Amino acid sequence: MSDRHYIFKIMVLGDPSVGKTSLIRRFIENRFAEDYITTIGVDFLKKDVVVDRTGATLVLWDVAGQAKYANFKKYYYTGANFLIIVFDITKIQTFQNIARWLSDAQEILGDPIDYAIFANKADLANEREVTNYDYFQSADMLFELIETSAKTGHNVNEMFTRIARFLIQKQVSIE
Ligand code: G3D
Ligand code: MG
Repeated sequence: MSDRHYIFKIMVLGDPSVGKTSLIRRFIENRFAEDYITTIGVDFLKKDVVVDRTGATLVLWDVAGQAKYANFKKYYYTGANFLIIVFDITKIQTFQNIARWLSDAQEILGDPIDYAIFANKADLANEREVTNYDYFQSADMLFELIETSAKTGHNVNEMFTRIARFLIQKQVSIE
């Protein structure tokens, strides 16, 4: 076990109801709660992970509706290490808004930031509206767009772990 411990701030962004809170809950508590997710009033949740024998605390910011208040934006985004942009495969509009979430964040942060895109609600394949995301898979992306389901847990731990590994390796490489 390395004696280093890192803390990373990860913003979870995307349109309302795409499953941001559910994904965070799935990762942190390994459960899917249908009942109370919309009433959680917290801004962030933390989870300690160990990847490649190095420990890190992932601080997941669930910005809910607050992100739309311009005055708070800078506060929310400041110090972010990574963005997760979530859309819902059953709602094409949420997919079309990815670019706006990205440009918004870039504009506030000033510098480019690493990100991943989660195509959530993959369990609802028969209601799928988003059928083609070649653009996001062929573009020069660090993380390919990946399908997740907060409901079944599909790819959720895998993706958060991949992101943690990426952030740790990046940090180690600049020290
Ligand atoms: P948000 O935090 O992005 O606003 P939530 O989204 O996590 O509150 O989820 C919005 C709704 O989508 C919730 O249903 C939740 O149960 C559902 N949901 C989230 N992720 C998934 C998923 O992967 N699969 C399916 N089938 N549903 C999901 P309600 O009914 O409470 O609106
Ligand atoms: Mg939410």
